[in-house]
Amino acid sequence: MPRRLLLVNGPNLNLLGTREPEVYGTATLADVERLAADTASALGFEVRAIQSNHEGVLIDAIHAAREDCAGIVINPGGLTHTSVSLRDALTGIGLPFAEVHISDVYKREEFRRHSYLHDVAAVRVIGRGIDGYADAVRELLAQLP
Ligand code: CA2
Repeated sequence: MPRRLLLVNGPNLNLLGTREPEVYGTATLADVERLAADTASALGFEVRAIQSNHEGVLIDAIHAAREDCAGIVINPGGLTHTSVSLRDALTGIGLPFAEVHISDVYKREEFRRHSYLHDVAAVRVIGRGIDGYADAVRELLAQLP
């Protein structure tokens, strides 16, 4: 089994730390990627990180992970609530994955309550800020054989 995780951040998460600090905090995407890499490294894994605002780019990266990753940590951004295709990509490759949301989607608008990934994610971490990425890495790695 490859000792590598794919970290995926979806649309608009490149804006982390620049706007809406009351919802998403002040950490940047670079901070998130460093936190995930440091957490995985302490457990003997490395992280390949991708962020894209384009659904197809995310799907291609998920497909590629099948070749050299043991699992995926993903914050799909708004695609959480809309994308059957992202769900199909994740279930199609068969790797275990953790779904992360920085904010508590259950305490926001009604439309954020539905996730197309909720029943297929091995781990769900919601509303723990960016520390949720570290928790997701640890909880996902704990489930690997
Ligand atoms: O809480 C989360 O992590 C979300 O996945 C973030 C998505 C949102 O659509 C989901 O409902 C919950 C949005 C990401 C946008 O990130 C921004 C960060 C800073 C400034 C503006 C947007």
